Amino acid sequence: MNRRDMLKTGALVGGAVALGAANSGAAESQWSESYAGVAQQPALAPGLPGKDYTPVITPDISSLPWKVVDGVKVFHLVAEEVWHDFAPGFKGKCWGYNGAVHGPTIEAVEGERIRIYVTNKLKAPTTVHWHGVFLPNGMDGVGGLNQRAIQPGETFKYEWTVRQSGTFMYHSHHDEMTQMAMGMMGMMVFHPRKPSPDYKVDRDFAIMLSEWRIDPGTSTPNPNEMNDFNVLTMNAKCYPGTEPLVAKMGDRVRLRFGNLSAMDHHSIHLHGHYFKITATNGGRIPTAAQPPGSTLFVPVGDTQDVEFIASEPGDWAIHCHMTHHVMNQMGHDFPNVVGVQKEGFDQKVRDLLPAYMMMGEHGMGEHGIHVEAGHMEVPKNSIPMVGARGPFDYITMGGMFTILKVREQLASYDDPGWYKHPPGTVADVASVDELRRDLGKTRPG
Ligand SMILES: [Cu+2]
Repeated sequence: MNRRDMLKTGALVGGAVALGAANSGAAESQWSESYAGVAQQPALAPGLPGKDYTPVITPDISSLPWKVVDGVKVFHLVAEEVWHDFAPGFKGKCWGYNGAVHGPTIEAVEGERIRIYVTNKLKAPTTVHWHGVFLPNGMDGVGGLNQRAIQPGETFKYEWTVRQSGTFMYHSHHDEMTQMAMGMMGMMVFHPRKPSPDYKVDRDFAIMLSEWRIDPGTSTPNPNEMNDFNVLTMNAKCYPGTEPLVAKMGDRVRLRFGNLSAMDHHSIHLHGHYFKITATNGGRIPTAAQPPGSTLFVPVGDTQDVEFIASEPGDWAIHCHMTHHVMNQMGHDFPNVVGVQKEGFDQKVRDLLPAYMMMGEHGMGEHGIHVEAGHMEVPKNSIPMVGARGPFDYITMGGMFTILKVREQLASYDDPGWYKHPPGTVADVASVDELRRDLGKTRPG
């Protein structure tokens, strides 16, 4: 079924009404509630999943567990060194939280009181800043300014009443350049206490965008890098390590992106669909002002939410459109050899420089294929610069790339495998008859 058929059957129309027109004044009233000093009011009862909110999905990362103690929702973050899998065959010696990189997503509900213990198991002091969050100044986590740093072995306590809803982040705010480059960040989602009708979605995904410098053959991220990042990640995974996003036809889908890359903004493009930009780190955008798009600009230090109806079946790419951000461990200091024959040259250089990987005569797409075929080796603890084997051919993208899988029928939201295309809907080699009929050619090519 294509988009036009769906319009005819009303499947998309129903969804579009929910997405576009159903917004009452509820979102606006949340704004005034948020700004009207809820801090002065007594906290509300802790919100419960399934009753007060639908939990978000953070692909490749989980949500932080909590328990309620005397009406307060209590969380515990543990800052520690973590061996992290960026993709099969490629590990990093990173810093994260609770055994994960990035840290687990913290979910809470507007109006409730939360208490977050932070235990520092690193060898370095640290703090945690709650990014975009309204809270008492002494809970803001800027080392030296709002608190003293948490020393190794200490546990600090942060506590406040949640006064807003939306997509937020947390990250170290002590020696930021080092600690964020090592992975110390996570997503935070505060659900509205009284959601507007258009807030509810079927699939609610949170994705942190970040970047790293890990030279081929090494495993510790290099915090000194300022320009040439070579590992670009969604939830700390680079393709083909990223878990796909799965949706059923007609599902309302929200994607919440946060960007805590050191130096780069990202331009996230969704194939096959358009979305509406529904929120920034400053809260929900009133419905009438939500711009449509298919590419989302996510600046460093911001969050952006988009929402759309999964209306087109298939396997659709979602990726940063900056072409160097969909490469893995690429070095940028080798010569341009597109169109140059260079037989034997690679091996000669690699005898001297074992970590050397060179661009191919026909570009970079050859790289993954040569590695796959065993014609070429990548250095220890590294992966091909591009992609993985797809259903038709080699996918020549890596890094900040994942796949939205939309299906008409789904038994569960587990990865359904590759899309089975209806006959006649895949681009393929043109027949001689077609060439003759349409292009007046008697031979292919
Ligand atoms: Cu990018």
